[in-house]
Amino acid sequence: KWKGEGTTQNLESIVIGRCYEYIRLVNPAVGEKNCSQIWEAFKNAFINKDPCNILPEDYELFINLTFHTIPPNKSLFWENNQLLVTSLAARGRRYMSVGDTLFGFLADFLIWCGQADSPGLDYESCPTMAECENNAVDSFWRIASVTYAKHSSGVVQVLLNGSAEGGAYPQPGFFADYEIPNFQKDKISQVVIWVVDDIEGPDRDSCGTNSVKTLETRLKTLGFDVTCTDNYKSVMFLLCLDYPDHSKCAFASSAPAAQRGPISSD
Ligand code: ENP
Repeated sequence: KWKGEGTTQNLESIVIGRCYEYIRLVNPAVGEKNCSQIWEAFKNAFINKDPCNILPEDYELFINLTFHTIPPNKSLFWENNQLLVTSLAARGRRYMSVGDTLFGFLADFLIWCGQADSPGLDYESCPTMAECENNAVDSFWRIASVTYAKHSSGVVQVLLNGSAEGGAYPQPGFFADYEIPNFQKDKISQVVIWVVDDIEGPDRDSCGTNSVKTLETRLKTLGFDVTCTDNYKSVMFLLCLDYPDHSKCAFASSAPAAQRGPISSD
């Protein structure tokens, strides 16, 4: 009856399995957590309720049970490039995006919803954002975003897609509406923005233009130290894995031949 895809099959097993994987293998530094209690808290946020009337607060117990600190300088905010972020962050080894925190990790890539007057999950369909804002998935990411932004500190990174149709810095968007407003001025020393175009995509947005300019101005007005880099090299290397022969991926040195080192010994 809803327009969105239904609940991911085997949701309970996935969430509980991911929970153990996270606390035992991915990030044991978070310490002991009760994975079955975490699943119960997650489920109780939306089960047996109108799927269009789930609020971020309904996940409060879940957030409290899964909460852990976010290492300084590791936060990575993003819009419109989830797969790139997943490989750049490397499950928290390089950066810790919200999907690399325990609370985000448990839900990443999943869909879920319940139904009023029934204790079951709806595997047939779930409401989309267009059908209702207060659906189980969007309300979840709202509280996850707020929690993540509030606890981010040091130098924070923002990876934006310069080829995105709606602009690199979408408004409305989770970053604009739930993350920036929760940045703690006294904890964040710098905001580093990276605007990276898709290898074969158009160059719609760059540092200092269009929506990125709006973002830079907003952050500076809020008193943050802001830097912005177009096509940041480390991220380009990752993208270029899939396009080794593309002209954008020819990382030739511009140094004179002699500076690149001798070819033969003499
Ligand atoms: P999209 O629309 O590109 O990608 C949505 C996909 O990313 C879904 O599979 C979703 O999992 C997963 N995801 C991981 N973290 C988030 C998230 N944090 N979030 C919404 N979905 C997330 O993402 P958006 O809507 O632009 O959101 C990007 C935001 O994530 C940025 O604000 C960034 O700073 C933040 P699922 O369970 O829905 O299938 C917040 C909202 O980290």
